[in-house]
Amino acid sequence: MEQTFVMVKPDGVQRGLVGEIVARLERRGLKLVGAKFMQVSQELAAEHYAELKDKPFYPGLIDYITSAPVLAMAWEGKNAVGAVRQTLGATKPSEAAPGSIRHDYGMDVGRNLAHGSDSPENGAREVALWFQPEELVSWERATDAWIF
Ligand code: RTP
Ligand code: MG
Repeated sequence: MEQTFVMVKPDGVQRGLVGEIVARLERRGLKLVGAKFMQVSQELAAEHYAELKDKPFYPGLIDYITSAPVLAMAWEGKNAVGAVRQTLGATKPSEAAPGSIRHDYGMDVGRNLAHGSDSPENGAREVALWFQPEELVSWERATDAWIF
């Protein structure tokens, strides 16, 4: 089953939106297979955002992600990557669809509440970057047959 890496970013934690973001993913039908609340190091932030290191917003992005704790999570499901990105909404809250997390709680691209991997390949890469294998839990959900 496809896995994706999701992070409630520092603004989501500071604003008390952890439960709301987790609840939306859970209700959508995605399955939580890993989670840890943590302060992100400069090294981990740089590795996670390596593809963006030449962007003008990169220094601010690293400052933001390392500024306060985050909730790092691995979620699993059919087309989990696409499903999470749809539930999060477009990168810029001003362009995110009504009903999406970034639309409903966000105003600014630099404070867009949560991260979701952008491809199945990056989902696998990011889950492996943020979690040790033993931190991931493989479990059966009684409702799977009613979702897929
Ligand atoms: P994410 O990785 O956080 O899920 O977001 P994304 O794929 O939709 O967007 P991406 O291009 O990967 O950008 C990563 C994060 O960088 C910040 N950003 N700021 N100031 C800007 O123009 C700008 N553009 C991107 C956002 O926090 C974005 O989520
Ligand atoms: Mg991205």
